[in-house]
Amino acid sequence: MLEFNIDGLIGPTHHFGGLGIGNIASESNRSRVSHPRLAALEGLSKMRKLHELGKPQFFLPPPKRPNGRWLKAVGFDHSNPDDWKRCFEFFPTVFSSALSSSFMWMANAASVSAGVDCKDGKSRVVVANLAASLHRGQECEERFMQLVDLFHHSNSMEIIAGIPGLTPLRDEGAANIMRLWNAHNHQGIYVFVYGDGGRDAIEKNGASTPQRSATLHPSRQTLLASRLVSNLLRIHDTRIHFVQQHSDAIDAGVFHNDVIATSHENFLLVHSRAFHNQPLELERISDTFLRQNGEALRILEIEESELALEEAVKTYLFNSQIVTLSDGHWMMLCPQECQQSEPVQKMLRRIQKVESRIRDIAFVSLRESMANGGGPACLRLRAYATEREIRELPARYRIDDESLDFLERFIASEYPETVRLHDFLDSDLRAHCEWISNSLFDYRKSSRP
Ligand code: SUG
Repeated sequence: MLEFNIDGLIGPTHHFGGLGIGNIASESNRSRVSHPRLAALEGLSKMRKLHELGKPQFFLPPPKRPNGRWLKAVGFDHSNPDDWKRCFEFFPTVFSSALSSSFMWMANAASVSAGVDCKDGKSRVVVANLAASLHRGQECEERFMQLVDLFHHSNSMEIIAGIPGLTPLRDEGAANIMRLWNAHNHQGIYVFVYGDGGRDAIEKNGASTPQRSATLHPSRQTLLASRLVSNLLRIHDTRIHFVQQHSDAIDAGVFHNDVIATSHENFLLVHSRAFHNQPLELERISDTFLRQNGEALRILEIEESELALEEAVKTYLFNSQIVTLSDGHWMMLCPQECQQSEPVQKMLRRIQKVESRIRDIAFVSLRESMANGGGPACLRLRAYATEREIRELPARYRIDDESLDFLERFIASEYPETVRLHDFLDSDLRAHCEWISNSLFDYRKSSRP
């Protein structure tokens, strides 16, 4: 079984709306000039890197923005310029949401299981409802349709529409799940991380110290949602853990778990202030891993004294993407921001010393995505399948020399170079962005099966 990645192509309306809840980068860059062309090329260049490393890499094209259907549902006629003006003046967050390119962060698109860990041997994708944010809820229907199309020939993968988008069921997908697996027998365990435990947390954590329930920012994932998603994924109960985020972490800008912890195969890299009751939780996770997967879990916990939570959030070290190369060694793809931080550089040396499989470290420039709170790992959804199953996925979604060549040229010639939110009051710009989405959709449809 192989791991493969699906990234979201960044859209032409990428801008800084300041809409990310508890997301410090997004909040602090609100209204800054954005660079959609650079953003899309940066994202594509990460996909090129993975392709050149020999990793199977897929992409999903940008859903249509502006989203006229969504705008209509909230009371504005997308074909009427006066409605756009009124919306911008009185409901700027609605205006921004209808144009949002936040679908780029595929780690939030869905939760994924691997058949080997499941009750009926079938792999599943449960699309996330993203119900916590005004601008992100619209993604779930769009991504569902695209994922169904990507896997429509597959007998081994089932796509599930997800749980209802209600406040008690807020779900943000794989960014809050770590699958830890044994590279030899491929079996894995799943750590589901939630912020808001509701009543379920009181039951589960009854015996342990309660943590303060109020956080500065509303948390994005509920325990109930994680439990229902794990049930839909049909993972064996013995392979599941639910862990609560530390309230200090949420307050410091850890709006998803992948901002403060990451994992690859049997290696878990985690900041010491990631989870509530962390020592106990790590012990439980290690026990389960050993029992279920037949080998020891390797944990590297980074202390606050080595790397402050704030610095971890600023640099997104934990959002690095770790991949296994063809010779069995690993590469860690870190955001470029890590290169400029001395404590992070020191940590990277330590990480390589402890985990010698990480032979290579590469820095990728994702300036535009990072300024909205999304690093390398946020841009991809991990999935698992056999080599043959991956080969049989539709070629039109595959990153290869041909698609890279087309996409790079198309983006360079058609995407706007810079935009500010109010620029979208111009109907010509809106029409052009819509044309770009349609063209990318048609390219897929007409070019290859
Ligand atoms: O949901 N930012 C995204 C970033 C998501 C990062 N994903 C992971 N950590 N996996 C979010 O907060 C900002 C959009 C804006 O402000 O225009 C935004 O949605």
